[in-house]
Amino acid sequence: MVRTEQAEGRATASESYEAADITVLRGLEPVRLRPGMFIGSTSSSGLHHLVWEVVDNSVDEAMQGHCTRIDVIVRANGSCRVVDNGRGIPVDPHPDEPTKTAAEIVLTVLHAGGKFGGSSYKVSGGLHGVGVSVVNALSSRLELQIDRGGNRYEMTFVDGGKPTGPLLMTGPSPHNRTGTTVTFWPDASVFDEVEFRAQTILERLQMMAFLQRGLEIRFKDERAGHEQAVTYRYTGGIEDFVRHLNASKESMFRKVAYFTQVEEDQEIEVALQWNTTYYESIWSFANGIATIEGGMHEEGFKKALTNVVNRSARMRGSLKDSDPNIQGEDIREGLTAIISVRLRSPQFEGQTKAKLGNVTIRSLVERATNEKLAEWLDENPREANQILQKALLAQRARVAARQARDLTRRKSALDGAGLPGKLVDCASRVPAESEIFIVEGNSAAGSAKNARDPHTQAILPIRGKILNVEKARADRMLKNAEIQALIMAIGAGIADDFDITKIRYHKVIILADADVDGSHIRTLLLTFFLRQMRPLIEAGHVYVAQPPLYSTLVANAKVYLKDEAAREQFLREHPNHAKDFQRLKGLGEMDFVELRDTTINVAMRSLLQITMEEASIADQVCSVLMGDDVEVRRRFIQTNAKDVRFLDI
Ligand code: 0RA
Repeated sequence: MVRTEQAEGRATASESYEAADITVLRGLEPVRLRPGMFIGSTSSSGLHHLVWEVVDNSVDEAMQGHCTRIDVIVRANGSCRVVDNGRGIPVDPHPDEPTKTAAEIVLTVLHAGGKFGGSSYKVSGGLHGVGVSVVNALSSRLELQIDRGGNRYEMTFVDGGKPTGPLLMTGPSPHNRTGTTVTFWPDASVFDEVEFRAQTILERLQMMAFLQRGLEIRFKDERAGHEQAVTYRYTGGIEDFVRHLNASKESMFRKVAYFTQVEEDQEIEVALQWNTTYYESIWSFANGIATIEGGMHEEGFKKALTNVVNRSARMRGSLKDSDPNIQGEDIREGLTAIISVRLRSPQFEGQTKAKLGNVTIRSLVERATNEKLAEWLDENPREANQILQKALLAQRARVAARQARDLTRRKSALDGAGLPGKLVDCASRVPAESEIFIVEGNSAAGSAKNARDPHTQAILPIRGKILNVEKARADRMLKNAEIQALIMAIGAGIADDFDITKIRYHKVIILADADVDGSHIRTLLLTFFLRQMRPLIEAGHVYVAQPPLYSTLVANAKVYLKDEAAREQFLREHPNHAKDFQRLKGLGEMDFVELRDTTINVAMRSLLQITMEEASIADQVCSVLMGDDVEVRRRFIQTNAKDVRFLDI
């Protein structure tokens, strides 16, 4: 029979030893009665909690340095097996319950925390810190196998944790191994479904492998039609995690900043790196559990990061005394960071119990970051400078974006329709049939005006050269009169204020030369749309006009050929044609009839619709071509010189 007792009720001075060592013991009935209280739910998520619970116990052994490998096997017979090479659950009689072995107690009694067997047991916590006995309670069958002290022990439970017999020594341990093997069959009368999802398990195992540096976690699916085997092992731990997260992006530099600090029974580990995107991605964990709502560890980190980067900026002179501090959000633009903490009694708060509440961890993370990240920046001045420049750019872009937003708002409030003077608008007020051509250069704009259909086609001339020589980045772009005209003409605002329902044209068409200047302008405009009017691209409203590259005469009539491929095709179709082709230098050289018939007239032109992917490439090209890193720029030009989409030197 299982004793039920309250630890605090027995904590007199003479009994304090027992009080400290004894756990609140309860039978498994409450788990059968209210499974949701212990594993969240009886849905697929609850089912997988059983796996997490068993694996967590093995990971705890690894955390304490006793286990180097864990196998998770989803078997064809509906069970899940977790094998570790830890110390093995103790098999001696339990001091509080001399008729039972410690192993049986671990499997049949609810453990509400505290110590066990004299040594500290379980540092993990939270929702799945409930103990392997919960798994037993919710399984129709559970087989336990322990290798310890040279012997193998076995015990089986059925129907929610009922032993079929005592723990038996069944022979010697093969190769004198130690470890624990738990095989369980989730109870179909408890769970809505008992089918394990390999992908769900894999994702979590990979995360655990990242968080426990060096631990080998193997997964095997033995179910017919699902067979697969995957091994995770990361000698770089959370540094590898950061690299993994940044792998699909463009990291700003190769190095990953990493630091760790241990203080009493608290341990923190942080790894970070920046990429060229514009969003932050901070992942935090407490005892290996994802704290998706953040908490004290994240707070401490963010505060110190802002502090460290600002201090560094002032020390290096990137910020002058009179300059305001760079804001945290600007520093975190493009940041990928992992914060992993381990502590004795984690307090999980928040809506989904996924927010770390322990106040002491905040100051620990803050102190460690202040000290050790500052050291890292000192030791890596090149990277420090890149981080600073990116943060300053983000700051300028944010300030400029606000100014531009205010300006465009004010302007449209002042002059009625709010349309820029340079815009030659179309007559139609129906966006679905209206188009706007953004045309580089005055002479081309002049031809375009004459070539257009005034009912549905608007022309906005821009002076590209200005953009070009300014090496415009987002912030400068927004101060640019041409860009302001563009924002007003499209009429839907920018950035967070962009409202796609207000766009005045459903086709926004960039019309620029096929030469290097035109290519820069196209790239800049696409970058601008990507950063400031992203939904416009996503909805497929952005196009690039394709003026022909070549012309030739066929029976005294001019034929235009879009590109090199079109020219080759033409030659195949007209084998006897003299090979004299005129290479069209620029839009300015075409008269309006030529421009109309090749590029503007809806019936004859060919437009290139811009996808998000193309815009993102343009964005990267922009960063490289317009960026300050001469070496990167040189390498890029060498690599892409053959690609006429990018360059035509
Ligand atoms: C209680 C005490 C000790 C280890 C464990 C339990 C233990 C539990 C599980 C569950 C899965 N794998 C496990 N490995 C170990 C401490 C043992 C000692 O002091 O030697």
